[in-house]
Amino acid sequence: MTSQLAALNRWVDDVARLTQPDRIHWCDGSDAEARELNDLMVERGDLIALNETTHPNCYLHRSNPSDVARVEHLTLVCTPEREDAGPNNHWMAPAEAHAKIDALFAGCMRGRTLYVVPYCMGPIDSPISRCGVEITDSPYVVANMRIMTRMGAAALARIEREGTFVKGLHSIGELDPERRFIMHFPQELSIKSYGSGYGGNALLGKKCHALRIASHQARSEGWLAEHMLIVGIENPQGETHYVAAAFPSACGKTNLAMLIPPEGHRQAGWKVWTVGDDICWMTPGADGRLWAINPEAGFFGVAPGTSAKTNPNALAMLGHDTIFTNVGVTADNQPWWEGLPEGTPVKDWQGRDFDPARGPAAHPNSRFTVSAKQCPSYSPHTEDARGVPISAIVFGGRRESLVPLVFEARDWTHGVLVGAAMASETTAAATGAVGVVRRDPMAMKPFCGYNYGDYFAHWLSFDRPGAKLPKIFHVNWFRKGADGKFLWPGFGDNLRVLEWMLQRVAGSAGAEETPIGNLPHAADLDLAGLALQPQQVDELLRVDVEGWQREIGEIGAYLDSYGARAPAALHRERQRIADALEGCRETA
Ligand code: SAT
Ligand code: MN
Repeated sequence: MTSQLAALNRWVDDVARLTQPDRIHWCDGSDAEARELNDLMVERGDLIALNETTHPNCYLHRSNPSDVARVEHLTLVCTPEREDAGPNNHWMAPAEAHAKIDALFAGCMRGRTLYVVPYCMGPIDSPISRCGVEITDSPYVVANMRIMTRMGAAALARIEREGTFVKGLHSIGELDPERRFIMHFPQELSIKSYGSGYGGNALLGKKCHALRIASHQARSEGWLAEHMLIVGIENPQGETHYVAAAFPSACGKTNLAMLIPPEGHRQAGWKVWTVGDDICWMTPGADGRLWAINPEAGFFGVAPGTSAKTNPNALAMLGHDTIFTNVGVTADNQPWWEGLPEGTPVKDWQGRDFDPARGPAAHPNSRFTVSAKQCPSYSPHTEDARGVPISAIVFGGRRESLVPLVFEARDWTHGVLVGAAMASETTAAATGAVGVVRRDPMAMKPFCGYNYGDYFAHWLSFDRPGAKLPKIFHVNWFRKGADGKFLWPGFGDNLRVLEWMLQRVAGSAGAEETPIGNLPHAADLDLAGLALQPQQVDELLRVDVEGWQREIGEIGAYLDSYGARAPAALHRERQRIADALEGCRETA
């Protein structure tokens, strides 16, 4: 036995001694194994089979109602020094954290099966990919990990070859919010999660490994682990350019990753190729460009709002072999959520008779888990070992006011500031108030595994001789007019904005230079076929100088909250914008 497998076996033995399972099952990822697990879960009531005719091989899982979203206040980064986790993370000293959570794990798997889940984040043969092993007592987690990662024998073989893997220990415990922690030990490449069965808390390959632990590794190894979708845009000449875009959870990453071009664009030959919808690992190639892989193999997407109108590709892939979590069901046992134009829910997400007075049928953070290969726009380059080259990076938030539809950063440093200054209204993806504006740099606030000040410096470090970095943009699809309605149609029409970006990358589109960045003139955007009034377009592309002066002041205070760790280059860049805004006001 190799030393790696010996180390893995020792760890499994140690965990079994602590947690006292009745049985241990090593997952091989086979179809037979998946069928057996499904049967077991159906028997136990963990899964409910959905309509076999309309939704073959689809299942519904109902979470404990107190366990339906990420819990940021119980999510800890346990570095030896508190400062290394930074003010952006909840922190506990490693020894104390281990003691606290191991006390919860003690004996917690009695009467249960311990599953050993080897997985690979990224194409199985890619040098950018990284492996991990999750130990869990939840067959629902195993079933989800099988869809979301390359799970099983091939991953185990790579671990045996390779040397390192991330250790993730998970138990649903008692699903008691008072006995719940999601802890990260970046120095030990390990994760311990107790008391939740929900996606981001329990599928440890996803946010815990591919973002929090990976961002930490990426910093020391010179790459980037980001909360970004990856989409390929093919123009009528047949050239495909790849865009990586960061938006906070539940702000439309899945929709953008799978968008259907507007009718006119479709006829002209535009196509969209989906590489990923949530996580992007980027590394500089020998050619100086950033090359990206999607470490995941599936989508864990928000169901409500997904329809043939908003995201036909997503709807098409959800017709078979999908796990639905916390959606409603119709009388004929089809999954149902708010935003679907057809069907009537009879049961809500908790399995109660649906009563609109008690709220929506589907939980606002209800989800589907589905293999990426089921997406009609699945990119044939998703499995490329070297990844895909990134031409543009897009940051975006959900902002009702102030922030224009799109602007381009002047250069990399400005772009990093734009990312660092991102803010967005909160959503149902995490517990807590919804709709409150908070700073969420690069959409990584809940996921950056180390001090944001150091993270900003790491981003800046990519600007070095020979680098051919992507252009950076900021978008806001969520601007509202005085009437409270969205100004921009969004969804497929967002391609019009991506088209301008790619023309900027090619040097073929115009822009107006403003203190906050370069904005398209109305004429630079292809708005043909849209029922937009000229005033709406003006409003979408307007720079409100006084509003931005306030914003840039707040950004200064925000950078100050990282003290000496906030890079001086970002302070200088911010000052430059503040001065330019002041100049604008004086000349106005
Ligand atoms: O629940 S997850 O963390 O997996 C999804 C998300 O919030 O982005
Ligand atoms: Mn996400």
